[in-house]
Amino acid sequence: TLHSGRVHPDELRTSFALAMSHMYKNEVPLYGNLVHIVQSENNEILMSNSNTMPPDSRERLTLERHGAIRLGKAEELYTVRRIFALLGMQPVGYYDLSVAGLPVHATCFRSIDTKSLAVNPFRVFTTLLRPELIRSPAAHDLALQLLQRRNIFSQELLRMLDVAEAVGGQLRVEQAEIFICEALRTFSWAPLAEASQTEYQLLQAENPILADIASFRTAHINHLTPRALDIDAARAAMAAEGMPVKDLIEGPPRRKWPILLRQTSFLALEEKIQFKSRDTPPPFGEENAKKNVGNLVDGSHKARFGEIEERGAAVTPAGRALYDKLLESSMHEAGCQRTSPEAVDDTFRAYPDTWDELRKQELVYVKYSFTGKLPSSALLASELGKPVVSPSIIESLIEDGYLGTSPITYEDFLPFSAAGIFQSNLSRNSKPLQVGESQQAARQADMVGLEHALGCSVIDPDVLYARAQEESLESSLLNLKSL
Ligand code: OOG
Ligand code: NI
Repeated sequence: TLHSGRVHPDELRTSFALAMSHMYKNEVPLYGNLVHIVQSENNEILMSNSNTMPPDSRERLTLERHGAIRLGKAEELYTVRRIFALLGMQPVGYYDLSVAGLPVHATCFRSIDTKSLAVNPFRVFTTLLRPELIRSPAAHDLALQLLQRRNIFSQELLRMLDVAEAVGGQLRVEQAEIFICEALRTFSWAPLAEASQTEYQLLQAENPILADIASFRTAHINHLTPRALDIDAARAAMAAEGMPVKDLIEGPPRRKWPILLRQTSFLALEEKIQFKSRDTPPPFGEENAKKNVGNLVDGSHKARFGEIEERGAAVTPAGRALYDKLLESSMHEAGCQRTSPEAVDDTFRAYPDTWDELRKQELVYVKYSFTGKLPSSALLASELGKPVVSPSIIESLIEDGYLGTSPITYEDFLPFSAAGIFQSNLSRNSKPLQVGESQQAARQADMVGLEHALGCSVIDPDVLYARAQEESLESSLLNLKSL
């Protein structure tokens, strides 16, 4: 990769994710404990069935799968998009978090091609504040004032972006090091609020997310998320170690054929911070007024946590519609905003759980492979000779053992789960998610606004999965025909 002296985006992404992991473990030591727990749980699973994974993916197993950041203004998202582009990550999907009563929307920055995803699937759930959804005019104005004053990017970082873009997006090794170091500053934590305590409280009363987004000088990482091979076991291990774990696992219930994404976390920590002391009027005189500016007030902030995830198959729009329908009905069943695991299990019995059913009902995207079985010359001459191979022929090629099929991993997020992750990490007084709100809030989505801030459109994840499926089919058929 260092061939031309330039660092490939996939490699830069891996370095970045490692550096971020290192930084976050320093900032939030409990996150380091989480990684250890998940690592040893994963190792145990690997030892008990040693065939489940090729050795090279074992090494990558414990690398972070995602992180999350929360941005305050459009220009910040614009520059963050440029940063992630150098890491080979594009904005994929639109997430409307107003369904959870949060004044934010989001996208996921990630690799979009199969090869890059295989090298390193690290992605960043990136939230942007929507000031128009802030109800209190005072909180609205204050948030905008605080955000307007801040600049979360160093001059050196902006310079590196220009340099890289001028040469088509790849930095030289020594530039890459500077770039990562400067980019990390943007996402680092400083326990010093830009807001005063009163200002912070005003924002928090509107929504704790707002206080987290607007009170600080950086866009600190909110959490990182390693992969758990068995998320139920990992969660149990976390609890056994005395971690304050979230009460449930978001997403679909445990299945023989996992779909989409399951995730859970340890709860956000109460961290000591200091506030600026603008509020307190100086006792007397100009001199004291100046001194007072330097005074800091002790306080605390609760936002950062550690999460774990387990990914299953990417589902087609039909598969997603069924997932959404069952999720919604399990919520109704439970008669309240949050659903008991039992209610979810019950409702989800209606979701097919054999590979054959999932595939034949076209609920999941399929990765095709050539099994190596040699086709007869008759087959080659007749069906495979045609320019378009029909679905029924493909089916028979599968049944006769020429084509293999397997799931395509889901690389994205789930808005309801994300909302659940947000909610469990907000303070007591935050408004819980109500079922009926989802419909009402659907009208509040503003994808155009997000794209405007990004300076480009978001990529439809379904297009990517369909393309991966199509490409795997084409190359398998090509293999088959060229024998
Ligand atoms: C992002 C929550 C979304 C996930 O895993 O669904 C997320 C946040 O709390 O800022 O990371
Ligand atoms: Ni997350």
